[in-house]
Amino acid sequence: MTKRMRYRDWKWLWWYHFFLLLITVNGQTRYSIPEELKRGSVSYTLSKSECFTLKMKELSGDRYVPELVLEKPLDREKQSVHQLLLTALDGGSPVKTGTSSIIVTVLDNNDNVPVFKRTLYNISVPENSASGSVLVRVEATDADEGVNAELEYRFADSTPQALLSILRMNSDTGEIILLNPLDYESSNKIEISVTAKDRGVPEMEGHCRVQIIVIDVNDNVPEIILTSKPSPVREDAPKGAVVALISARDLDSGNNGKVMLQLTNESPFTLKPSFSNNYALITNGALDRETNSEYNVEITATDSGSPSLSSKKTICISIIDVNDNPPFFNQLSYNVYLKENGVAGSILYSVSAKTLIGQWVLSAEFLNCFRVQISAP
Ligand SMILES: [Ca+2]
Ligand SMILES: [Ca+2]
Ligand SMILES: [Ca+2]
Ligand SMILES: [Ca+2]
Repeated sequence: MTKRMRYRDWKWLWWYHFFLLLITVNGQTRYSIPEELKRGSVSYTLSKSECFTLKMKELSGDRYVPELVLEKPLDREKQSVHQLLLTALDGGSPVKTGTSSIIVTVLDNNDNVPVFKRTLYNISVPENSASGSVLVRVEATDADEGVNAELEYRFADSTPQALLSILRMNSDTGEIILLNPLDYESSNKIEISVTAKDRGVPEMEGHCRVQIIVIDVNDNVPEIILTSKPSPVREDAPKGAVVALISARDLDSGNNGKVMLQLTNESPFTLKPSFSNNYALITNGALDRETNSEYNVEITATDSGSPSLSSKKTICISIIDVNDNPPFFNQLSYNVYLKENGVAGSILYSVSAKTLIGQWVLSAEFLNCFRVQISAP
């Protein structure tokens, strides 16, 4: 066999090997080298391989062919190409050899599940995040190749419709996009399952979970609630008398929901804090109905958010009159000069007394010789 002939034969054999590689018989992939040989004329050795061995197959007429036999399953993901060297040795002296390189390319099978980089994605997002913003990007890899590793991301089939109206998945990139505003006050945590599915046959899928913690933003104005209607107050009410019960409410959390009430203007009233966000509006100074018969008390509620929000409420308080002003005469004393022998019943002198609000108040004291006649002013 000339060197040229050997080369041609080996070249042909290489292609033959290539096409026969995936023929599986009894669980073994066999690879036949078709040149029929007389026993002892040529022997073969194969370079060391974990997966392949060489066996001589007996044909009829004392003829043999070398077979490349697969000894253990191939795994493309561990080794996609096996480079073997087949050596043929003749029986001469000295021994002559010829070699052929056998390259075995392992075709992919969809035997790998997509695997997410993290099984749980934990993210925090402020509730005022803009619609259209990307909240998180989940990412999975698939050890296969081609369509067996092409991934499509989806929310799990069991995802509630309410969540699907808030979040959208970009099936190609794995980006989770905010569709509609979040609301911390309605839901401060969102949990959603995500699937990555390859396009192999049969398809395989991997899973992960995404937990979105919604961060509170100060988006609720504090409210002032009258727990009890303000009752009219006597003008002689002592300091500390309760006029109304007031509470404050803010739907936000933490400092965003921490409310402080205070009176905006000077008045003879003050707010006394009681238990959590409850206040009593009490008197804090002397009242005088004759000076002020009604007070419009403005209360401001301010939360501790940043920036803080506030609201106002005006409460009208009526002052009840108390008889705290004695009537007074125009003069402290009156000197009346009378002639003796006056006619009984004749008017001698007119005096008047009135209160601070101008009401006439008359009283009479009878003496031996005089009486007071009351007449309209
Ligand atoms: Ca594979
Ligand atoms: Ca796969
Ligand atoms: Ca909020
Ligand atoms: Ca608030």
